[in-house]
Amino acid sequence: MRALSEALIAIDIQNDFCPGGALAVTDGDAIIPAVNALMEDFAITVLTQDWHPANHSSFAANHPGTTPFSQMQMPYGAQVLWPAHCVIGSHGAEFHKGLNTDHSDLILRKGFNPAIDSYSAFFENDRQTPTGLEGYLRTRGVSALTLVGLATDFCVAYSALDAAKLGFDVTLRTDACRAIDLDGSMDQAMTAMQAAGISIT
Ligand code: VGL
Ligand code: ZN
Repeated sequence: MRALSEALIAIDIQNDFCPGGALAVTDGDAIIPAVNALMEDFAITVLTQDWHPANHSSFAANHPGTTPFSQMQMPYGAQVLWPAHCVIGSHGAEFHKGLNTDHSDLILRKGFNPAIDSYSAFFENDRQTPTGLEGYLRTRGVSALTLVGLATDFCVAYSALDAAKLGFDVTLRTDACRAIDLDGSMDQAMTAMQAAGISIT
């Protein structure tokens, strides 16, 4: 068992990011056995859940004339418009049934404000509105984080980069992540994570 200074953060392992889901990541469900095994090894584990109201501003359907995977300028910066996904209360928003959620200490929901997306588990996409996760981890004495989940190049990368910026010692387990890879987003995310001193294994 790992030390109490280490936490596992498993990002968005939900039906909509798995094969058959509204924003399916190729082989997204293939990471589940590895994530379940890691959860047994960590004393502190956090799961996140992408959690959007139906009127969320990141959904292309809420901006007539736009198409999914295009970009739109928001008050807080550029935002990719997505197919509607992880709608609060829907089957797509539930954790994949293969994920053993019994081991998690905290389930953190993010993206519930209709006006702003939240890729990162630490800050909304304005990069300054906190989710509270930093305080939770620090008050429990956590200083090192291992990140896994979906999708490597969006929610996992944003979370890893914010964690590194906040001063956590961050490890990304690529065997327990899968990417969307939209217009080179995976290369960009990997380059940024390497530059931030994140240990990628
Ligand atoms: C995610 C796009 C939109 C993710 C969430 O979990 O990576 N990507 N919402
Ligand atoms: Zn989302």
